[in-house]
Amino acid sequence: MTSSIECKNFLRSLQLLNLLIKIGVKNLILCPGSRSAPLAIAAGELNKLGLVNIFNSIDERSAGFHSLGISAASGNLSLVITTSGTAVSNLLPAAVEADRSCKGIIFLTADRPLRLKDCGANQTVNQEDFLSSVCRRVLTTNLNGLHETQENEIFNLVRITEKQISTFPGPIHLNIPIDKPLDISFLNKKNVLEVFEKIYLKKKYVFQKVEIKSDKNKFLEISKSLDLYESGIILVGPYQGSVNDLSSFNKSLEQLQKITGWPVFADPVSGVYSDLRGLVVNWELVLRKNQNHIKCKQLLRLGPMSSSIDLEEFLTKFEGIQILIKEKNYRKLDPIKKSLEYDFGLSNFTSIIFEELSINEKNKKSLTPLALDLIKEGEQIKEILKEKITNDNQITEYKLANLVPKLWPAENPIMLSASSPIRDWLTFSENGTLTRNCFSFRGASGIDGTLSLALGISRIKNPLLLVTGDLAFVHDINGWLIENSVDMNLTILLINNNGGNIFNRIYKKNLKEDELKKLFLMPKEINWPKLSESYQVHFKSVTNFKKLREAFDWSISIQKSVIIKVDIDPENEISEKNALLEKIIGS
Ligand SMILES: Cc1ncc(C[n+]2csc(CCOP(=O)(O)OP(=O)(O)O)c2C)c(N)n1
Repeated sequence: MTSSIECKNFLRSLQLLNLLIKIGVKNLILCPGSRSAPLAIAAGELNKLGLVNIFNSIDERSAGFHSLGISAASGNLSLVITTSGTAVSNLLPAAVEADRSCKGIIFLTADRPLRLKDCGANQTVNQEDFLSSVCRRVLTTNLNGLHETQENEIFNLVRITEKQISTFPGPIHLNIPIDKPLDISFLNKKNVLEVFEKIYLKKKYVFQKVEIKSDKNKFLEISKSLDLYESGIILVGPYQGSVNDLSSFNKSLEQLQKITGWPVFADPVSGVYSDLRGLVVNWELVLRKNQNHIKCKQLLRLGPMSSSIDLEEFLTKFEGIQILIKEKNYRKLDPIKKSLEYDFGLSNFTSIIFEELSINEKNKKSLTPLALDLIKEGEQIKEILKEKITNDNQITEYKLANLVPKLWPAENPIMLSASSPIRDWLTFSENGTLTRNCFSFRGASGIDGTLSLALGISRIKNPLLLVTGDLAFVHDINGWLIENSVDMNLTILLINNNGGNIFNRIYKKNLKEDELKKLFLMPKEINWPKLSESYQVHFKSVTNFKKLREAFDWSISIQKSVIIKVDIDPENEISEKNALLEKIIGS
């Protein structure tokens, strides 16, 4: 009864999705198409059974980023289903970011069967190659069609996927050739569902737990150069692990700080908890001011390097030992090329320290003299910033970086887009992001998925504040085409500086204004209220910080997507900021 191609396509789709749900998929983004029909119909049935959430997106590029946002915020695998052809190529930008930021995401793409490949058949391309340069795995079901794929082959694909995700998370591409008929009659669907529910739904599948073996020899080699009784600094870059491991990461960091007394420089998206002892506020400015006077023997670097020229300079000139610890990321992560890299994560590193170096984890060491000096320097800069940046000031970008973390409730999450926001926040946010989850997609630093990513995060963690430049926002305006995105509890702080202001900072000196605009800034004449209206999104424009605070209260209260626009005068921004920095560095 279930042996026809029609029924087999549907049954195998149910089995595949069911197994993916069993390994952790909770949310699925469905893109439109016919070749993927059996997968879509199966997803619909599993959704009715309450096993998975489905959101649709007509734009595959947005779907990829949306799914990535969900993965990052939930720590769970997420899934995108697309049809064949260019639909698959639109997944590449999100796959690139998922690869670099080590987030688990599965792309299920429907394809034509082998007999229709390479012969000019409609919408038939070499899509199995499209994502191969960035996906951890590219797998396929039977090339003749899903109906010819056996149950154990499906289990095997999912087992490989699970193993990959638990060892080195990232994007996985499952390409699924499907033969016609793609639709299924009501009666056949009912029959197949009965079989599926009776035999497969409750079936126990055992996925072997993968144990990641750390390399003790590597640890011993690295730890030879480490002297925990001497002075050092802990630098925490953007966090790349799973949000689900964040508390154990912080616990280990706390233990390390406790037994060393070292100061800590934390990136705005480091995931470090704000109550950690030893945190240095304004550390980038402290570095800028004291670059050549900070002396210690060793640096413990966690994760990738923060995007800071001052930090890069400091690390390049640093003459002592640098140890770099990575979270489930096995590639090289040190552009300075001066560190010893340890692949097995901070929790593992810390527990081996206690085992191997006979250090008593209960011994608390006072803050080192270097830590006390750096903390004091940071506090002095804080005083200057407090004096200069007040709620009465005209809005500028660096002031936003300083005041927004104080105006947006301390426990509410924030996402920072690539370009100026993340850089300004690194310099001026005074660890204000550390009281909450803060996201930024620094893996490939694209501006192409900003809105879709934020919408994905806000499905899981909200009310979310997205801080974005005008180009990054409008680049991904198709995010609004994702199902019920307008109803997400997302506040967008739109920093309108008329184009890519970051280039103003770099190329203004040597180009005429019109050249600068045409070649770099690329300002857009957008009617923002009308744009918001056409997507039925609430909109407000504010001109001072008092109004901004009120606008935040308003947007949190309505619990829907809201755009709050602030206009920035780039000229004023540069001159004010330079004057402030001169005061800080010269003080
Ligand atoms: C997909 C992609 N294309 C181009 C770039 C290069 N880029 C970096 S920043 C930037 C400008 C962003 O402008 P906006 O979002 O308005 O932020 P602002 O620079 O004004 O802070 C561009 C185009 C990129 N990072 N990603």
